[in-house]
Amino acid sequence: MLMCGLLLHTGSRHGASVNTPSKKPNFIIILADDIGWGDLDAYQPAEKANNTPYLTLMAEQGLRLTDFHSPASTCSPSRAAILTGRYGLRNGVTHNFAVSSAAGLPLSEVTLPHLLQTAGYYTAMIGKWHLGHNGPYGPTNRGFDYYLGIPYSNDMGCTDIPGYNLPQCPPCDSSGPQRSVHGGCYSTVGLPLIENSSIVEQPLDLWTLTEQYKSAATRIIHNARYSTARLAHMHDPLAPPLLPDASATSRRPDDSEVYTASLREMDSLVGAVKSTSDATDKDNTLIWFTGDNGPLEKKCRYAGNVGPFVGKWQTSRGGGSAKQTTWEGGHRVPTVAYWPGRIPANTTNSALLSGMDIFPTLLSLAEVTPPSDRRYDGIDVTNIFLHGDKTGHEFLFHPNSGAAGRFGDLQTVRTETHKAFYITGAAEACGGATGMEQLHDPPLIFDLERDEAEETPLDVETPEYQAIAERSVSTADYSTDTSAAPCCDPTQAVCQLQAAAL
Ligand SMILES: [Ca+2]
Repeated sequence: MLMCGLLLHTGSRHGASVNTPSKKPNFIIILADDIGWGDLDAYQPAEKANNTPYLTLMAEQGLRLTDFHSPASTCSPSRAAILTGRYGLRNGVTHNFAVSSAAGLPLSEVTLPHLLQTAGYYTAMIGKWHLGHNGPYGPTNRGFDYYLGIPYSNDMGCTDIPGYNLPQCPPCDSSGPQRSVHGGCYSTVGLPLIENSSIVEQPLDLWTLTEQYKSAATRIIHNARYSTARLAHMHDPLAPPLLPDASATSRRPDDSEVYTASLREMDSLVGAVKSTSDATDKDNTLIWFTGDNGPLEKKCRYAGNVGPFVGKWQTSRGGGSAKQTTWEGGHRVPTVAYWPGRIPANTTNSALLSGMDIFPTLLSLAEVTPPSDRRYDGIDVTNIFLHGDKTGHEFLFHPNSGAAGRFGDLQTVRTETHKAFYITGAAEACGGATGMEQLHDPPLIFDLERDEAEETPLDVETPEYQAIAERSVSTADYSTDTSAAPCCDPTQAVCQLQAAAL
């Protein structure tokens, strides 16, 4: 299987009886890990793959968003931005946390579940956390009433029956070295399953994880009156369900079937969550399915499908153009919103949107006001969902998430259909090529409407390029322009030095 994920389910703790109508909506956010645009049949109908029938049904009964972007191109920064509504440069999470990380999402950040919890919601999360696993950084200390899942990615610990991976990792071995010699596999640190703040299984059984998630998710949705949820993912090592076979009761899938079998299992989990929700409080529940970043290309046959967003400019020079990068394959994610009676069925919207929009939208629908002492980067999309408004972000920045340049730097900017790159390269493709790191001054600008594969940048001399550059290219030098310098905490030594230098 592979269906990990993140399920957040929020319900009221001040509860009137089940029969009392509630004005507060339930929210179920389903976040698929490393999902590709092309993995959902609803986004690639011509392929007739039929791997995700439940998500197709949800799209037919709801809204399909075609220009929706994860806030970063890798796990921790994307999840931090979703939970805070802020870019990583503001919330402090610009790269993934490690098994050895002592801290996590800074405690000064206010999270979406915390605000909903304070407003009377019951909040739960099921799946991968990856925002810090020690002490105060765990999910039950960051706003969730209940948690079941893994503290970081599936491949950051060994399991007794390893799933499918490249390179293939060995089973746990307590006598071996801390890391095995090949490929960064963990051999002695068993992947834990955590319930609330306790380890309940270590190493966990990857092959039964989906069923454990499904059981917890359906139980919570049944029991909670107001629900908000988050869940679900595809991430190596993959552990697809065993296939029925006439000659054997437990045939493992062929290598070519592993990813699609895992995808179908994820879809079935989404279907179970949806049908449980439909049977519980259908007309009062928003289900929002999206992804935390695109596929990890170097996993080859175990990675997802980016659809038409192949980043040809980069791939033709050798190098990856999906997860970790700011090419479309890294951050444009399939996204479906479903709310019977509120969101018009079988609709599509091409507004430019981000995972950071989840934060202000859910708070708006719950009539909760976030703290006013900080800036937010998401927008409230209620009118887009309920009334078909087309107004998305005027500008959207894509941070570096492990490719060329510094982690977290906003190295690509999008406005309307145009997208400007200032640096490219240094992400691994299937086969090992990474592509040379290249700075671009003037930037590469692509028109995604004409060139969704990002193959041919606009000619710098054309009026079209000049008009876009004038609108979207900043000439501020943030290292010397004091008016453009970011705020600095005067109690920190580095800021005192900066003040002295000025
Ligand atoms: Ca991910």
